[in-house]
Amino acid sequence: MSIATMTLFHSPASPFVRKVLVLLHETGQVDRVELKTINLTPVNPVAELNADNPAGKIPALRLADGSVLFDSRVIVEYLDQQHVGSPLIPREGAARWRRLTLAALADAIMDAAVLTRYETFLRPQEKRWDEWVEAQQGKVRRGLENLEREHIAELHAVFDVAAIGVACGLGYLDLRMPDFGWRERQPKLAAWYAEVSQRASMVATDPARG
Ligand code: 99T
Repeated sequence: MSIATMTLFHSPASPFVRKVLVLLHETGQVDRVELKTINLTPVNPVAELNADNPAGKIPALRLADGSVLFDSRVIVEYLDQQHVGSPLIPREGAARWRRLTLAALADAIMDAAVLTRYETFLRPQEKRWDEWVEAQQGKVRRGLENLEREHIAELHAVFDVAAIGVACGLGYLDLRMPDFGWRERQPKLAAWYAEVSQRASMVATDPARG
């Protein structure tokens, strides 16, 4: 019998959804959530989702009382307060702001990669704006350079909200921008990613598995 009391609006390709799923796996809560798969793009919205999240974005999490949480940052923080193990977001002190800022960098990489995807895949060919795509990819490139230069030791230290975000962002680059070539430019990040990709939580949520 299912013990799910929450519903996660979900798509296997979304790195933001994957962050939530990885956290659920890492904290032993995966059975508490039922997945509702949503196929959407900005120009192909889903009415049921819009009713719950006016931004029309996933992830959104419907709780047992019917209320809905979004976006991924809020959902991850909520779920991290629902288990008894070590928190994956430090509750206070300098570590909290440091790890949340690193997680925000991961989100920024994902945002720019998703916007690149929409511009290059969704927008009609004749309306595409190469300079804008290049600018979004510049954000991804600078983010990865910064991770390689300054944050490798922090990533190795603990698989928490920050590391989960970076791992899901890199997974998304491999899915949607396979020719981006980040591994040659960021070999330390690539080695770290190869290691964390073997975690059960990452394997179970790998979008390449469908
Ligand atoms: O923008 C839209 O209307 C629909 N897009 C989304 O719902 C994307 C799916 S990734 N989600 C977000 O952008 C969420 C961002 C938010 N700040 C959060 O939750 O953290 C789909 C990528 C793909 O299909 O390639």
